[in-house]
Amino acid sequence: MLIETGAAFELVAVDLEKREHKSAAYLKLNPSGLVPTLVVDGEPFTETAAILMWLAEQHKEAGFDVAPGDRLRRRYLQLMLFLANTLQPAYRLYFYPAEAAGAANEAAAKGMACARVEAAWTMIDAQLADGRAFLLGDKMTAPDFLATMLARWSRNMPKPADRWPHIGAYVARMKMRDGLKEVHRREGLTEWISA
Ligand SMILES: N[C@@H](CCC(=O)N[C@@H](CS)C(=O)NCC(=O)O)C(=O)O
Repeated sequence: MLIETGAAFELVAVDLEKREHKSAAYLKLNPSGLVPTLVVDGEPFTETAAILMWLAEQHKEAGFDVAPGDRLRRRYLQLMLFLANTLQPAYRLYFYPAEAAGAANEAAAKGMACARVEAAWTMIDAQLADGRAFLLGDKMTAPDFLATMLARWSRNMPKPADRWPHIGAYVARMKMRDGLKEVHRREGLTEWISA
């Protein structure tokens, strides 16, 4: 979103393997110890969905916002909350099953999480079934950024999101965008984008 809106920003890499997100300095910015954090005018701002909606609002000219009064507003809010509240936490459970279920129940929790992730993608695939280019129609909006990130997260799961027919076409379209290519380049990510 930052790249696509042309906003001026500085990227500071946080190395999760080195657990930099749990360092005292990072925890001061984001007490949850999670990425991302956007520092705006010296103040930390967290929660991916909130950051996306705020950036879309700040850069209306980019066209990613769906403002109050717009006929798509309800769908926009519904979708953002569905992605952030239902799909994203199911991934958390999949990647960190012991966190919620304890080490002894890891396998069962992971299986449940996988089913939840897949059920969510089935719902999203149905929304795309009418041939729309983006989640809310012909225009790319904030939820498309979140959905694309979450689709990428499934790349090594038993059924990656792009195996659903309509999501497959959607993801292929998103992968052609310069912004997505650029974020991979800047963050040194090679997996998924070229697949
Ligand atoms: N609710 C947060 C969740 C962020 C989140 O789950 N971040 C992951 C991205 S990999 C993370 O920081 N994981 C590292 C960890 O949990 O140690 C948001 O939407 O920003």
